[in-house]
Amino acid sequence: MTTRPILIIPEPKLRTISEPIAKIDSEVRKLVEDMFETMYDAPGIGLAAIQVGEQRRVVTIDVAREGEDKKPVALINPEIIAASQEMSVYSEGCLSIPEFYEEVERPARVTVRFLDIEGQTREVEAQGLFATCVQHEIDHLNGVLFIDHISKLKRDRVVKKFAKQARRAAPL
Ligand code: GNR
Ligand code: NI
Repeated sequence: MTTRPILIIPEPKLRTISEPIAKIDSEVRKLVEDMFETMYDAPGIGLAAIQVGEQRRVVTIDVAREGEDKKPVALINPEIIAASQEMSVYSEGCLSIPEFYEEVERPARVTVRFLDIEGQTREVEAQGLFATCVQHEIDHLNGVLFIDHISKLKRDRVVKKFAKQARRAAPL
């Protein structure tokens, strides 16, 4: 297994729409493996393929707490097919926006349809941190970041900070 570098804003790829997976072949299975490795190494509770530069609708999640057994879930072509009216607020972070956290309001429960690694269609009802995480990851597949759900003032401030960091790292 191999970790892959995680893209950081303002990388333009993070704003693109990822392509559905037509066939789960060895390349897709290797991508999923590398994504789990990268996610656990970071560490993070979720990862979208675009965060490692692959424009494909693939997500890995593990919301097990420290000390608990691992609960790895890979979702291919995930779709939200229902969402609760009840909302919940979580302090979110993103591996592509390191060390920035802000509260985001999202539906408290969602029903997600996806293909598992075997290519079987599955549906799960997500709640709690898993519901928040799966919505955060599906946003990534559509070029949406959690900072798009916070105030413009806070978003502009964090975008500016990372733009400046990128300029310092690679001037012109
Ligand atoms: O590791 C992560 N933690 C997290 C916390 C609250 C809400 C969402 C997340 S996902 C994030 C990893 C990441 O950037 N996934 O795209
Ligand atoms: Ni993220």
